[in-house]
Amino acid sequence: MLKRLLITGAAGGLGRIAREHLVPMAETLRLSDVAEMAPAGAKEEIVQCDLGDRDAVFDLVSGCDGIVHFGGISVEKSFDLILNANIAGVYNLYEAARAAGMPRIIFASSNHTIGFYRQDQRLTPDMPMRPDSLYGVSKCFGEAIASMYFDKFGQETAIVRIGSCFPEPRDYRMLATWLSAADLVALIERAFSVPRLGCPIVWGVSDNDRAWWDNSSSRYLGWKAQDNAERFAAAIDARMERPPADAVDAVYQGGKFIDEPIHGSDD
Ligand code: NAI
Ligand code: 15L
Repeated sequence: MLKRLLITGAAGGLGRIAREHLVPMAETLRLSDVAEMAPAGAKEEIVQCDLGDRDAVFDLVSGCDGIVHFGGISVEKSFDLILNANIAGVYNLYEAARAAGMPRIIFASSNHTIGFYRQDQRLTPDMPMRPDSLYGVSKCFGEAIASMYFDKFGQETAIVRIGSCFPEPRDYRMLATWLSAADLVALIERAFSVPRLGCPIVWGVSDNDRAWWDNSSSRYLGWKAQDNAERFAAAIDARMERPPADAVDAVYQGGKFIDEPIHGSDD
């Protein structure tokens, strides 16, 4: 059991899942976000701060022996917003972790690091990145920071390239990319329990019939996804038209992020 587990992005979709389900993993959960969060309950601490504020991040990480890093911009936005939260923010977090005795980190990376691969390609984690957006590029940066801090200092990170983690798949593409909350929580638990983690890239995806990603290199974690998006396929068929075969969300793994423009500075 951890003494104090830090969850960044605690006001967001995945942060709220972690807040609810990771309670048994630690004596105390330290919950952080730039946005407001629900007041602290038993065994909880609330710290509101911007990941771009280096001093605040050092204070935030101090005293923590595990970190689940969900905080940051989670879709395509302007470079300035991404720079602060996902680039400066990740650097600040790793420097703060180094100063705090290198607590194990779960880093929420994304399938948008590889979004320009086609859906008929099967990927392993060692294949070159092909980001589809500035957001995807920022996650490539985060993965590179994790890798460098491991090689240079021994800082362990599970780099989780999350597909689409929502209560249900929202479209045809997500029948391949969906990750259930239960599978995500089980993966986090394994990443903190395995005696030696290293710095693996793990595909954050459920055991979907239509999945594109090969997770065999991370079997040593002892994590086996249990859910399968296929049970939602009939509902998706009933709810929407299948996209045309040449639509970006039928061709590319990153789906609609492929067509995202470069956003202006206040967007
Ligand atoms: P979200 O957007 O709901 O939550 C992210 C949280 O980070 C928000 O509460 C936001 O206020 C906070 N944040 C943004 N900028 C910040 C800053 N400068 N300082 C401190 N906090 C800041 O996103 P979600 O869906 O919960 O995703 C969590 C993480 O997982 C993100 O890093 C996202 O990129 C990644 N991810 C999520 C996927 C999904 O399907 N939900 C798929 C792939 C990656
Ligand atoms: C992500 O990286 C995003 O954070 C999430 O909002 C979804 O867009 C997801 O990827 C996806 O590709 O479905």
